[in-house]
Amino acid sequence: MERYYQKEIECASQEQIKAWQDERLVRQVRHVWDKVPYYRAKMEEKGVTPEDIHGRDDLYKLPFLSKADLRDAYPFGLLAEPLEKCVRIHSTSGTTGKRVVAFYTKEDIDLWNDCCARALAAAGAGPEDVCQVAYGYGLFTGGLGLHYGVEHLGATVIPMSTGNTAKHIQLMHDCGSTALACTPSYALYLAEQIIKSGIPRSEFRLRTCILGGEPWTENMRREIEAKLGVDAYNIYGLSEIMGPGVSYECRCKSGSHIVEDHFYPEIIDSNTLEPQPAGGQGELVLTTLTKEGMPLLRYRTKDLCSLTDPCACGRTNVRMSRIVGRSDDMLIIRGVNVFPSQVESVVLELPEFEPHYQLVVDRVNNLDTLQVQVEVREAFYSDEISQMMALKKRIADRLHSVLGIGADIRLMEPHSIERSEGKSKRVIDKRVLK
Ligand code: DLL
Repeated sequence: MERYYQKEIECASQEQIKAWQDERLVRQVRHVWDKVPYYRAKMEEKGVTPEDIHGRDDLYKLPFLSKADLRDAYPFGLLAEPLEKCVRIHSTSGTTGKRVVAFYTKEDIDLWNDCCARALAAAGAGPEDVCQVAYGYGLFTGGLGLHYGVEHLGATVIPMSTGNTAKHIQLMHDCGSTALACTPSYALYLAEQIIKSGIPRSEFRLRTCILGGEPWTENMRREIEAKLGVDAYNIYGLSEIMGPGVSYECRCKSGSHIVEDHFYPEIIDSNTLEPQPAGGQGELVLTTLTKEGMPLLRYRTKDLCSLTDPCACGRTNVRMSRIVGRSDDMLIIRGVNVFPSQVESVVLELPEFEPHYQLVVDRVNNLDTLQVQVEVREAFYSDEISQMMALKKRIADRLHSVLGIGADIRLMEPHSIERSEGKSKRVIDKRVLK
């Protein structure tokens, strides 16, 4: 049976959705023009004013935004409401050392709760469910986003956060969790640990999973479903726009419905920035239609996907395909966004190292691993173990604080990392998503 959280919105007619989008866009553009000098300047540069925007068909006239703008405007430059009207801040990594911050008013949080509740209901969850949230709690949007979505739905949440798999298994077993929200790779890891624990599957009540935060595949879905005995659904989102719940899968499991009454999607060619023909693959660009705290117009997500029309579940909101790649070099390692440029900024900051480094990413037992190989400068290279250990700790600590995840550091002899004639190969990603 298909379940909905806000059926009247999710299954509204296409005309109704368009009418909402047109009206909300006009209001949102005015809001941004009045309150965000940074974006107003961009509009002025393009010679466009709010009077030029009558609806979504005029969207193309507006300038794009990207992570670089968020960095330039850091921290308050894109804030459209006074800070005292905001009730929460989340953050994610930026393209260099600087982080990206997102602001939410009370209304923004309410709308986010609705989005996550819609996603949970589309995955078959309802008030009778006990949902274990195993996304990270804190600055990452996964934990708190799904947490409040579960409460909003009226279901019971177990706020586990990440780590401590034994505790996860124990509570899942003892409290009879029926739903699980986490990254797909953690779901697979957990599945294998449950099998290893020897507790029979019949003693678990888990039946649905809401998985996202990183790319995954149909094969991974099949494996998770078989090993955990569940239905597994995709959920997509990004901190800049809101967090999880920008789009979500329904029972049909064939693409994720975009919450079109709050987010307007476009697909562009990343090079020409022109719109792709209907159904074509390209970069997803999102415009928030109702956000107050940090509204973003034409935000380039750098995520590559395509859009398809409504599906058999009755929802009329457009579906997006799985993310097939990125148009930049962002990596997602254990659910954390990592840019090679962040590693570079640390290496350049420390005088003991040459600016030659390589990231080796792999997936061992369904968990991502990151190794950073970095060359030590001749003058600092030593045979003395204690000296090298101290150096290793120095860069490991600094990297941990910048990236937000630990890395296995390999100190390399001077000149040992292969030099390249053209673009240097900074990343070796051995993960093959089958
Ligand atoms: O990952 C929000 C989220 C949390 C979504 C939990 C779903 C579940 P960020 O840390 O800002 O936010 O990372 C956003 O992660 O631009 C995509 O590249 C990637 N991503 C998120 N969900 C998916 C997904 C959260 N379902 C970036 N499939 C996005 C593929 C995803 N990639």
